[in-house]
Amino acid sequence: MSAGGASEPFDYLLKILLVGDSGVGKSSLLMRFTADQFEDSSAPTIGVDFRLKFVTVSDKRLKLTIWDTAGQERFRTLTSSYYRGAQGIVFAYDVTRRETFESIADIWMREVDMYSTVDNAVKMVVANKVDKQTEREVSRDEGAAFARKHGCLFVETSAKANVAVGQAFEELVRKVLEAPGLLTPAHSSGHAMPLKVKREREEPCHVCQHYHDYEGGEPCGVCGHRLEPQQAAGPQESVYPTEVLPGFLFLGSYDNASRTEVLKTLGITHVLNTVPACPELYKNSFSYHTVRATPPDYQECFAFLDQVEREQGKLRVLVHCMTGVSKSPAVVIAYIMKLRQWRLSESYKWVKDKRPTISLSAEEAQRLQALEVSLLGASSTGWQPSAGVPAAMPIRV
Ligand SMILES: Nc1nc2c(ncn2[C@@H]2O[C@H](COP(=O)(O)OP(=O)(O)OP(=O)(O)O)[C@@H](O)[C@H]2O)c(=O)[nH]1
Ligand SMILES: [Mg+2]
Repeated sequence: MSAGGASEPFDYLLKILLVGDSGVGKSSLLMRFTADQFEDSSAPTIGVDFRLKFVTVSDKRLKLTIWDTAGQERFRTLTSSYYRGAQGIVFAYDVTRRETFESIADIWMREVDMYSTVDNAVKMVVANKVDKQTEREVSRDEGAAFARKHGCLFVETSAKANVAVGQAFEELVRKVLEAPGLLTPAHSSGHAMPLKVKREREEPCHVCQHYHDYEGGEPCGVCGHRLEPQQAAGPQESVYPTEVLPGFLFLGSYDNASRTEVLKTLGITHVLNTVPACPELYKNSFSYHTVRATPPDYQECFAFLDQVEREQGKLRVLVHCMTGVSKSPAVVIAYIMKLRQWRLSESYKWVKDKRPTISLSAEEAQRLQALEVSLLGASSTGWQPSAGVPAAMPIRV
C-alpha cells in the first residue's frame, strides 16, 4: 500500500470505523497508520474524530476516511451518524485486558448490528498491544477463533512497536474492494467518484464529495456533515469559521470548533480556545492552547498565535469561544493590531466586515482600547484609561 499527497484524485472513497473499549489503543492505531507517530500518554477521545489518508491498494486510488470513536460512554454522542455508511469496521481490544475482549461481543458487535447501514460491511477484530507479551490475558488462538466465529478478519498489532498496523488496514481495505456492491462503478466525471449514483436534488457533500440531499439538510452518509437548518429569524449561522487573515487566521464559535471534518478541509492545524471551560475536542488532530483565565490574557494568546504565524503557509489556526461573538473576536482584533500595527478602529472594521455577527462586550472593548494605547500610543477612539468605554466603539451591553 502506498500513500499519496492530500489533494490527489482518487477512485473510491471508503469509510472505516474504529470501535472498542476506552484505552485499547484505537486513536494510537490511527495515529500510527496516518502519521507514523505514537504517544505514550494519548488522551481519551471525546465524541468522534476522523482522519483522512490516501492510499493505493490493488491499483486503486483510495481516499480513506477513518473514524475514531470514544470508547468512554460519557463521551459518546451521535452514535448512529458515525456508523452510517461505514464499509469497514475495526473492533479493537487490548490483549492485556480480557474485559476489553469480552466487550466486543457484549457491546460493540451489538451496536454495529443496531446502527450499521451497510449489510455486508467488512469487519476486522484487532488485538492490540502485543508488545506487552508478559501481561497478555488473551491468546492469539482465542482471539483468532473468536474472529472466525463472527465472520471477521483478525490481526494482532502493536501501535507502540509498529507491528502489523499498516497490514491490518491494508487487509481491511482489500476486502472492501473485493466485496460485491460495497463500491459503485466509476462516476463519469472520472475524478473523485461518489459511492452511489447521483439522485435528483442531490449535491456532493462540501466536505467529502459524497452525493446526498445536501441542500435539503440530509446528513452525509460518509462523513456525517450536514447543512444546518436555517433559522427562521436572525442571521444564518455558518458551519464554517470565518477566514479573517487568508490562509492563516480563522475565527469561530464552539460549534465551528466541534466540526473536525470542516476544520480539516480548511487545513486548520491549531486551535486557540479562549474559554477555559470548553473542552479540547480532538487532541489527536490539532495542536491546542486553552487560555488559563477569563478574560483571556492577550500576551498568552499572542505567544500561541505567533508560533503559527511563523510557519504561515504551512499552519492555520482557529480562534474560538462559545459564540464567536465577543471573546474570540477580541483576541483576533488584538492580534491583528499587534501583527499589522493597525489602529483598533481599522482592525475592528476588518474583522466586523468579515464576520458581521461580532458584538464586543463592554469589558472586551475596554481591554482592546487599553491594548491599543500600550501597543501604538494614543487611542484612535479617543479613549483614555480613566474614561470608560467611548461611544465610538460599538459594543454589546
Ligand atoms: N504498550 C502499548 N501501549 C499502547 C498501544 N496502543 C496504545 N497504547 C497506549 O494505551 C493508551 C490508550 O490509547 P488510546 O489510543 O488513547 O486508546 P483509545 O482506544 O483511543 O481510547 P478512547 O479514546 O478512550 O476510546 C495510551 O496510553 C497509549 O499510549 C500499544 O500497542 N502498546
Ligand atoms: Mg481514542
